[in-house]
Amino acid sequence: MAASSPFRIIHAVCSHDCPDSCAVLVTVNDEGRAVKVEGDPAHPVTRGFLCGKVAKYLDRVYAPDRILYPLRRKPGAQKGPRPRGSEHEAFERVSWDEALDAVATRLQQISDKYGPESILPYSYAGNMGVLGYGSMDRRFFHRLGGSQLDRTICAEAGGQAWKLVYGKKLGTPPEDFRLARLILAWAANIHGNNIHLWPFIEEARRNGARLIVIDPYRTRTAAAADWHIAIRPGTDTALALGMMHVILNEGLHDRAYIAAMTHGFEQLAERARQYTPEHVAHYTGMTAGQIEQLAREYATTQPAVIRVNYGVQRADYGGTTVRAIIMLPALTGAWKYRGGGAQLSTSGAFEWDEDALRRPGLAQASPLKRLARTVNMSELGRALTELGQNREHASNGASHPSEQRPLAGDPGRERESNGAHSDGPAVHALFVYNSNPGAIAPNHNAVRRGLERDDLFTVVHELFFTDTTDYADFVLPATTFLEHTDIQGAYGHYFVQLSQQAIQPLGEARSNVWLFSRLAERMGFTEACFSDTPEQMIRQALAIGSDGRSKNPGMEHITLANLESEGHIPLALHAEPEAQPFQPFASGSLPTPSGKIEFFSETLAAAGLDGLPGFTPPAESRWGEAARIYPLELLGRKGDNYMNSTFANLPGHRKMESRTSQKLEIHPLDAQSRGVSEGDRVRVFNDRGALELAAMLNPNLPAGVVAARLDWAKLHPDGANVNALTSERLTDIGGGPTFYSTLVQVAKVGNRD
Ligand SMILES: Nc1nc2c(c(=O)[nH]1)N[C@H]1C(S)=C(S)[C@@H](COP(=O)(O)OP(=O)(O)OC[C@H]3O[C@@H](n4cnc5c(=O)[nH]c(N)nc54)[C@H](O)[C@@H]3O)O[C@H]1N2
Ligand SMILES: Nc1nc2c(c(=O)[nH]1)N[C@H]1C(S)=C(S)[C@@H](COP(=O)(O)OP(=O)(O)OC[C@H]3O[C@@H](n4cnc5c(=O)[nH]c(N)nc54)[C@H](O)[C@@H]3O)O[C@H]1N2
Ligand code: SF4
Ligand SMILES: [Mo]
Repeated sequence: MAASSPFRIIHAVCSHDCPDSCAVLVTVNDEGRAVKVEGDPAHPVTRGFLCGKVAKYLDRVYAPDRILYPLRRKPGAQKGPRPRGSEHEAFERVSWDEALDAVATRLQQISDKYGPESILPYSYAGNMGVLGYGSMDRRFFHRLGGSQLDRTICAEAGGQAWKLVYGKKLGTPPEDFRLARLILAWAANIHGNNIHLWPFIEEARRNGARLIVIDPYRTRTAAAADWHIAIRPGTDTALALGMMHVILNEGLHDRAYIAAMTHGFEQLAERARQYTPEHVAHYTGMTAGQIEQLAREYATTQPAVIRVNYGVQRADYGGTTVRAIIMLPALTGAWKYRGGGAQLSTSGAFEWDEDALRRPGLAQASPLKRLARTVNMSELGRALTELGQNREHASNGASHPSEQRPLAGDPGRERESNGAHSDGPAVHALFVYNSNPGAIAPNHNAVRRGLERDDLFTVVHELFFTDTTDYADFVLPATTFLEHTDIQGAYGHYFVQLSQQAIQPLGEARSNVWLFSRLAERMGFTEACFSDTPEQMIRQALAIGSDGRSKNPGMEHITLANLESEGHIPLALHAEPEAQPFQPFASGSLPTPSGKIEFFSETLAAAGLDGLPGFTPPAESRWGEAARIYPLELLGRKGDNYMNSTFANLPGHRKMESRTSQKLEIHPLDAQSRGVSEGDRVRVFNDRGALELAAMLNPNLPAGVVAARLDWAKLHPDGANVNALTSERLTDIGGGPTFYSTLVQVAKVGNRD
């Protein structure tokens, strides 16, 4: 653009919770207003385009209903859902000074009275920036002695499963998918959730590759596939073991690779022998012939790559399922071929200096003089309604299979948790940011009962009046990624990026870093790190040395100056950068206990769990007890045009999502047996809650499976969303939520249940 142009173009990064972490070019006019957002054509994965959600991002930034000033609940105003547009009536505007003073005073009182662990932060990846996700906030809560939050809501079951098998979350680079000859999208809605992988898949297909999608739901990805396998939910472990059975039976495994790179082959082979195609067919709904065909095609085509995403691990035995699936490329040696292997996440490659960022040592200066207890965010309902009532009850509420406790003490780099059970005082203060638990947390009715408590002090840092702000005592205005500076990695590619501030914050909106820095000052925390600027914190995250270079592994070539000039820089994933393509797990030793890929896990065995993958049907599935009363398996799915609950308030996004919004997708046979026709109002219910939706007949679903989309509860006429039906039961590994192991019954409204 010419120097005289009134427009500036700024390099920012989309900070939403998406594997693609797109490079975004923001055009700003001479009045400081952003007038355009577009994908950076220079970024090798963004490749010049944005998804439909963020292409309309200015609708969000400049939305008329954005919260622009700090707000305090009016005396006497009840906590609870307010109709859209009338939320303001419950609040009064206050200055930041008043808000910060009042919040600090109240937190201090609560800490003095009940102990600091009665204060619970609640945040997730509404902001994926390195600073925005977890930096000043963590310093603040460590110093305060607030409970630690085990951030399990999304990826912990699969993430820990991956680490158990491979030691580190690395995977096939997205750019190399173009070289694959066979692509398995296994519980991966690439079109909806990971669109920047799609062009590489299209390129591979132009060169003759086949795409096979394994997903009970016919997503756009599945509809575009060469073969869509509409597997029954929660049965993938059986399928993976059945494939192993065929591969081993027919001698299609790679003996040399197995000998060099893996641990526990004999035990796994023994286990797989039990999983005959006929046995597996019974559970998955596939035919034995299809299982054989899939196994043969997978083992005899190279390079073969599996894009396994997180959908499959949001089930009772989701950790085991991920382990079983990701063992397949180790059995066939697919990692040896460039473009082969598997990808769950690439996040393990980004080794930020998290101690410098988050300062866990500050906990020694808290009243506790130690790290605080950990509360699992996937059990928020229980944390708010049961903790502190009765020690037994609090940690024992679930029956099955969370009894087989998530592995204790695998902190990894992405967790600060010590894996301990929650115990100790009741929660008296909840501090929410980067998350909308009133919509996204499982067992919505329990969460709501907790949030309604009069004796709970709730602060929410947000951009909009959400399902959570309706329960807040204070609502504080937050910024979008256009309005603050950050750096970012990704979980679907290998580039470090700088996100520059493009515009001034709107109104009195302030970033997460600013908020916790100011609040620390009000609390009287005098440690110098509380006044660090974002730029200083970026240097700390990068561990910039005296020579101006990062000291983090893989980032040694990165300086702030080259990040500023280039926007994105690839990690150096090899000792000799650019000498060779990055092929994780092709050779060498791994950071697992055995130094190898672990088919058998001594770690799991030592924890009293099965060291090998084995199939158990989910408690809430057609084989479970409860199926006699609630026979339908519910997929409470993400919207293609929302980001979890984000964007659902914007009219343009709602319109794009309207085809499936507030619908219950149901197989025609299941509809017929209930006297339900297209468009009928139906009641979807179980012991935990109920929801009214409009029936939408979908012959592509497996019979016995229904589907509905995640939305804001307050945008439903009955004030609930799909999470009114989901449970707080946890996954076998990692303590994650089990959204996709949910049984319901459906009845036509007007008919008796
Ligand atoms: N448009 C859009 N993009 C998003 C998000 C969003 O909400 N909307 N969310 C973001 C987030 S937070 C994440 S974690 C990622 C997640 O990305 P994904 O992991 O792809 O997320 P899901 O849509 O939960 O699950 C993927 C697929 O798994 C299928 N599935 C469910 N149960 C089973 C099962 O038992 N077996 C098999 N084989 N498949 C199953 C679902 O039908 C779904 O189509 O996407 C991110 N991107
Ligand atoms: N039924 C069902 N439930 C699910 C899922 C599902 O598939 N089905 N998916 C689950 C998964 S995978 C995930 S990851 C979770 C996601 O759950 P959340 O992490 O809660 O994600 P969002 O719904 O996107 O809400 C993020 C909120 O953060 C706010 N925000 C954005 N940027 C900032 C910022 O810089 N500062 C502050 N203070 N706030 C900000 C946004 O406005 C938004 O309201 O939901 C889970 N819940
Ligand atoms: S949500 Fe994902 S695909 Fe869309 S712009 Fe952001 S990173 Fe890119
Ligand atoms: Mo997620």
